[in-house]
Amino acid sequence: MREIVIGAAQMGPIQKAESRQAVVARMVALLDQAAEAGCALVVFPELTLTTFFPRWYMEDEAEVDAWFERDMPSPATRPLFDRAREKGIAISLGYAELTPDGHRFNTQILTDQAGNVVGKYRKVHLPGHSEFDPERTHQHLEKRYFEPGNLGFPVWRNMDAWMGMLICNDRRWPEAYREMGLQGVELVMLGYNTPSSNSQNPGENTELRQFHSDLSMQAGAYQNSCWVVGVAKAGLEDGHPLFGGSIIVDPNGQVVQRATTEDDELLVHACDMDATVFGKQTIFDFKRHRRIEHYGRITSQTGAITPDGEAL
Ligand code: CDT
Repeated sequence: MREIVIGAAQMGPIQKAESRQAVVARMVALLDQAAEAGCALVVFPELTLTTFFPRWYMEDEAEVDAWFERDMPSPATRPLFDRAREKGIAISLGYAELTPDGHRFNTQILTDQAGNVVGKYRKVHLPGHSEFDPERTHQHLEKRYFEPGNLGFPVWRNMDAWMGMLICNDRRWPEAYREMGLQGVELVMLGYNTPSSNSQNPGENTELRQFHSDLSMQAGAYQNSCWVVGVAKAGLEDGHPLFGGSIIVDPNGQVVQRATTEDDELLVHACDMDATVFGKQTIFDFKRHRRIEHYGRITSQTGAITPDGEAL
């Protein structure tokens, strides 16, 4: 048995005016709770340190840069890294990354239990749009503020398991899980900020949106026989609702823990990495069953094209 007690540290809303120091204090409180519960690894959401700023349209580059971190750990997050090291807890957290040569990414990192950064992932599937869209009920400007990730979908050996990360919208794309599944991934950690309503379809209710979120993560877990830990930033941020519903999903695709609030809330589960083995050796034994000669379109084409040549 390779058991890792994992904490999914859902965060409640973070208002625009809230400082990183105040947010980090909340994260440290969740980490302390996780230590009490025996967690060895704690996962925090996408863009954990601030409000979900891509809902705001900005033109001033300096104003944009103020939402980004130049280093990780940064001065503001140092107390979190110090506490994690002291407690022997590995952490994964999302933040907006500004590189020394001026590139901006939506990033998630992973540490080991000694506090060393062992992995970095940059979000590949950026949703939304790049210009102000008056037709929408709210803006989602990730395509304005971030470049698509340039690191692929790596998997790292950490705590005697193969671990990978996704970020929010990535969870809806089966290719993302499969890239990691093909590297033997046993645990996928992901954070999300998902608005409770669809800015282009007022008829879509929150229950349906939560269902799509769960469905994507449960399918990713089952089809790659891995654990998925999906952690929300939730609640009313400056008048904009984000749904919660953080979940831990087992390699059968079943939800074993679910958040019940839209606040700071810790889910805890003892995840046995050996529970991934059966699926990987049977129904999802990729080397025996995959038929790559029929999958060419997956990497040669982005949009759908009907057999009579119509691009959809
Ligand atoms: N943060 C993020 O990726 N959110 C998206 C919302 C998409 S709405 C344009 C998500 O897929 O949950």
